Amino acid sequence: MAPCRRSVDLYDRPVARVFSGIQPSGDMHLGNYLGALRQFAFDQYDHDAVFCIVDLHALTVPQDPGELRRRTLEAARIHMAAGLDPSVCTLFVQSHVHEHAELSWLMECTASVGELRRMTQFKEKADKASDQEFVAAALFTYPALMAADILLYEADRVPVGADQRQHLELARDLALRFNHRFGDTFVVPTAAVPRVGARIMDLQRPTEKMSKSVISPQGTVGLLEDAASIVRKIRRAVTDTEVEVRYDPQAKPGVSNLLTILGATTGEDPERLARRYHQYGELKADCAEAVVALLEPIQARYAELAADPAGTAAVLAEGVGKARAVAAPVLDRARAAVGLLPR
Ligand code: ATP
Ligand code: LTN
Repeated sequence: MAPCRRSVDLYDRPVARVFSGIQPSGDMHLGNYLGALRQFAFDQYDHDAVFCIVDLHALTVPQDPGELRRRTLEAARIHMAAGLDPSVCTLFVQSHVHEHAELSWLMECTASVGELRRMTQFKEKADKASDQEFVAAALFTYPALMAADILLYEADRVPVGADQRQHLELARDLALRFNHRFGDTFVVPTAAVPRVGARIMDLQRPTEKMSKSVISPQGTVGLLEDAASIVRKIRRAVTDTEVEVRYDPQAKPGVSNLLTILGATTGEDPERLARRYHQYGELKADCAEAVVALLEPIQARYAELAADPAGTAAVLAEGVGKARAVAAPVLDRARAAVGLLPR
């Protein structure tokens, strides 16, 4: 089977590929932007860049069908509003490329129950569910689908927030195990986690990460939220009863989170930033101002894109074709390697 073709640079060197995915499981928030999306926009210019709205992953927890459709389109527009240029990168919806579900099965056959059981995201979500609550089997096998997403595109680099590090390690282990058993088939990927902003915490419960699917309206800053509401939430963010501004995520999670948000937004080091502040109020005011300024252009671009639904549909339709051109030969190679007959 011929290896997949990659773009080459002016010197005929192959260009590294970047791949990442975001679930349309709720309203996109500041953590998604600072931890993941912002890196996507940087990476697209010097990589073969492929980004995916992972709707199949969102189905691991109950979704209203109409809402899922709306959010999938919204997520695509947010990717573009955050700077992704579909003429430079590939943007598509996971379920449009059936190769993901197929390779996911081969990954489920490569992963062990023990290693899936050790995934903290599964443990946390399953533990949180009450005895009567439905926990889908797919919540357990979810990292196998994620590994399939990555391996199908022969990604070298996978930009993600800190919460996905463990899943990335598993994807690496599965690639290595498969290659060892069946011969070189997959590229072994590496996680790219930002130094500042990889784990933005909930403003009301600063020991928990800001999350789409956890209901915490006062603790979450939506990417499309209006300025007044963002300012109000940051002003009311939970801190502590001391007065000292210090970066210490263990002892002072609320204040440290505000320093992280301000640092990630302005490109400064949170510890160094702390020395500049003597009152929580000042820190909150500057943090709110910086976040509003960061989101303003994204929101303006989003409004333009939302006014042209056919434009979004066209981008996603083009994305499927570009994605399948890479994914289909890789899946064929994996199928052949394990001994499935050609079709
Ligand atoms: P859910 O609550 O449904 O799991 P989520 O908010 O965790 O959703 P995902 O779609 O799972 O969002 O993640 C998309 C990307 O955003 C991933 O790379 C993830 O690591 C990153 N991310 C998610 N939450 C945060 C956060 N609080 N801080 C930094 N990065 C984050
Ligand atoms: N599991 C990830 C979303 C995700 C992803 C991927 C990220 C699915 N497939 C492939 C990077 C690469 C999450 O919950 N944030």
